[in-house]
Amino acid sequence: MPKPEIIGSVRSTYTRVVCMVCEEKGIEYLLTERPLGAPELLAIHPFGKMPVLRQGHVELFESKAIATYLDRSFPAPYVFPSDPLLAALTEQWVSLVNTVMDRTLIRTYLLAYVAPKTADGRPDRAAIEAVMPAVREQLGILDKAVAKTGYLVDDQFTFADINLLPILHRVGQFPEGAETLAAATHLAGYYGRHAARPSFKTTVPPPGPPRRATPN
Ligand SMILES: N[C@@H](CCC(=O)N[C@@H](CS)C(=O)NCC(=O)O)C(=O)O
Repeated sequence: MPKPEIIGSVRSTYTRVVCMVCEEKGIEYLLTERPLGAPELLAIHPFGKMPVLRQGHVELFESKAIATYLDRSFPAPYVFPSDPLLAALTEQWVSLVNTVMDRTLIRTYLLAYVAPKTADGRPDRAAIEAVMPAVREQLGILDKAVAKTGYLVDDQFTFADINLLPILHRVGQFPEGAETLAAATHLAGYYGRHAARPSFKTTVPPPGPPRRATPN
């Protein structure tokens, strides 16, 4: 079987998640770093988003679909539980994080710093102030969720955790996010513990957002 090729950028939280799955499972993979809008992304993802995967004749888009494929194609350790309830709980957290929290924490809070739409290119203070109540509320929800076991699902490290950790890393890079994360003591402990995992450490991105391909 050829090595899976992940096309995207490790600066992208969704790309990093897929790389972390490979690292957790000991899968040999190739990360092809490409900017947003790259033709290799558009060739596979209908909206040109990252990551995409290519392996022989297999082409896939959407991080969770790619992660599921990798998890089932390669041997243990498995990051998606097979138990029906634990599988559903994993799905539940991935869905909530990707449909609600990613929008708040990454698309709004992070981008107000790293890709602001301000005239002078400085962080968008108005957007940051406006999103902070939602940042606090959502980190509070996660704090409660990990309080009991130190994991999102039961007492296992699953794709639900992998999917969240790159987001927490980004949130902690800016002052209000770092402060809110530190105040959520269960979540801060959870993040500190799992950030020590080799899969997290070997995928730490260089500073800055994914680059955008320059139009011809
Ligand atoms: N639902 C997609 C989201 C992928 C996504 O939004 N990726 C971002 C980078 S983290 C992206 O490609 N953004 C570029 C754009 O939206 O144009 C997935 O899970 O793969």
